[in-house]
Amino acid sequence: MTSDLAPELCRPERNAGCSLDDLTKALGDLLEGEPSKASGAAVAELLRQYAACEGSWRPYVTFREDTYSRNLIWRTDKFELLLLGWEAGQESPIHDHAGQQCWMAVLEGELEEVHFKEGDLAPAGDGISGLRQGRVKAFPTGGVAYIHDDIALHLIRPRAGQRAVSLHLYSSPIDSCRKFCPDTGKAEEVNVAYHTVRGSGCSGTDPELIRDAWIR
Ligand code: CSS
Ligand code: FE2
Repeated sequence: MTSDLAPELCRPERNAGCSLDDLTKALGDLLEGEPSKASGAAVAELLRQYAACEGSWRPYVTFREDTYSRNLIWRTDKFELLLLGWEAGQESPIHDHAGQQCWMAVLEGELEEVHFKEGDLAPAGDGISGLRQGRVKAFPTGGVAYIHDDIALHLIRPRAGQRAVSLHLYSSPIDSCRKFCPDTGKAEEVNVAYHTVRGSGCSGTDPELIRDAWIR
């Protein structure tokens, strides 16, 4: 598919020797086969190994005042690799993952994950009706989390007062998901967007154009 997008927003050639590119190649080998050879443990191990390396991700992460940032690293029809930059005090909404698998590796700082279940079992007075809060778990630098809609909804936030950076792998890519009002539990379908693509700003660019430019 051709596109009128600026070249820097389109999928680049893979560059052997760069460890982020090595990671996308290894993930592609696992996730793009028919049928997929991916075992969750193998994917998590790749992410764990990458998180233990030096920070080849640093040129691609951004931080924003208005929200955590979503920075696209690689995308195919089978998976999507994103760097998220979390300023102190930011948090994701409570959300689902559109039926897809989500792995999250912490590259810097510490992230906290709070599970929620849909339902009306909230004890009175906890401020969350329609959603039941589950466990809270901290993931230190190098930790890898996994979530799927069959497990729980969740929210993610950095440790109080600190910045954090995480690497997210979605299989398949997620273009919209449901976010949940913490007070009422009401769900709303929202489109997700990127703030940068391989380090180039793209806020305001139609995500559909970027997706098309990455289809090969
Ligand atoms: N799913 C959220 C991040 S928390 S896993 C997102 O992609 O923006
Ligand atoms: Fe998530």
